[in-house]
Amino acid sequence: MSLWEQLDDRPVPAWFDDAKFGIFIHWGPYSVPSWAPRRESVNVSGEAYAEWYGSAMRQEGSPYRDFHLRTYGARTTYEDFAPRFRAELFEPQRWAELFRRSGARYVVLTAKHHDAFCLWPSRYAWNWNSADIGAGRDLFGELAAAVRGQGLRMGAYYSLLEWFNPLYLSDPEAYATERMIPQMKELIDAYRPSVLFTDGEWEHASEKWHSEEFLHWLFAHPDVGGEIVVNDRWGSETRGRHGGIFTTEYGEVGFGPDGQELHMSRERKWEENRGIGASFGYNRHETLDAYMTEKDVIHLLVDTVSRGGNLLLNVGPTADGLIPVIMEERLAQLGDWLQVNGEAIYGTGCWKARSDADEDVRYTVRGETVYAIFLRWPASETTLTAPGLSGKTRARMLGLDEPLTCGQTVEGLSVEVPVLPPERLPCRHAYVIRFD
Ligand code: FUL
Repeated sequence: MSLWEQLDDRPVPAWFDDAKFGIFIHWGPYSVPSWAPRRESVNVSGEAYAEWYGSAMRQEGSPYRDFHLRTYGARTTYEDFAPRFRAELFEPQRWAELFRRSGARYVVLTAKHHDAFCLWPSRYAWNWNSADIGAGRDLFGELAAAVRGQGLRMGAYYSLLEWFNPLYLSDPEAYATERMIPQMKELIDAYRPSVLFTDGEWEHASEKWHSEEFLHWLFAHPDVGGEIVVNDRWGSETRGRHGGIFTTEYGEVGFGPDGQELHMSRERKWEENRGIGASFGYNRHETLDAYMTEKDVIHLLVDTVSRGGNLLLNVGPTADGLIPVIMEERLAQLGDWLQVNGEAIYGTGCWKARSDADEDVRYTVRGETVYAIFLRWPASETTLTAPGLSGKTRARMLGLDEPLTCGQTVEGLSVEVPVLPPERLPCRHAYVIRFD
């Protein structure tokens, strides 16, 4: 067995599959200009990423560069944004309370993005971290403590590549062994994250990164080895896809070695990650059109979980440390929905039937219980045709007290759903019938 095969065989820690929903946070000096070209559609990846500002502003002809020259002038460098990344209104406790309220079970913060700026006082990033410059605070550590205080798990995003590091650019292998791996070890030992979401190995061959050795160290770590979840962005020869869970980004799927779409794979756990708008880092240039609605986020969570995935939904805080109100509202709305319907989400499995004939139903399962999640209020006489539902005799809608009448007909399982005025509906946008 090759080293990669051994690593790929490690089972995903069970807590992760049960959790289903996490919050991703992209926050750094790029949150100061907080700008990317505007994208009207919510379903695009790349190009509209505000966290790419530091690299894109250097590219001749890029819209980021035009914006930068026009707004800050040629003498302002990306490094000049770091002292202005002050987080003066950052209250980790409030963020953590919001995340708990949203129903998320884990949080992943950019400990370091491609610009190499660290949100913790890394000894490998002197004067290029949030404790030495700007905020003067250990932002990662403060949030980790608050998030754990709310009973959620804390994870770290860590960029392997560094856009501007001369050592990385001239000798990537020396960079990996002398700086990157020691720095990742420093991060793990100091904060014991439950998730390590890495990114960027695509730029060089695997052996240059020494990633197999690092992952062996990590999985054997006495404090985190048992529960840490890593993603699949390791192993450049397959453009990632080695390591742990598969990640899709803005719904863009990767393909496994067998050509199977990864997000459809039942073999391996996967996680969709995307912003509520079209960017991960805060983009103040975005308008309402770029943001998912309440219905969009609820349906995205339901659809993802019904297909065996987790949703890592991103928020981009502002440089002063606030979560934009529209993002806060979406998280609160998801939380309200999960308050009523969480049992159809957390700790469930993916059922054999993906959607019912009318396409507006998704399924999850727990033991003998099947949850049919309707993406709109079901008709008063609803017949479900998914195989395997027959024989289920008790039906109840989550959030309603009265059981529903249901029975087997030649067409399938028929359920009587009451007609209710809007104020008596149990929740909004998706409704769960539980069959026992
Ligand atoms: C990508 C990065 O390049 C984006 O900036 C973002 O961090 C996303 C989650 O991963 O590949």
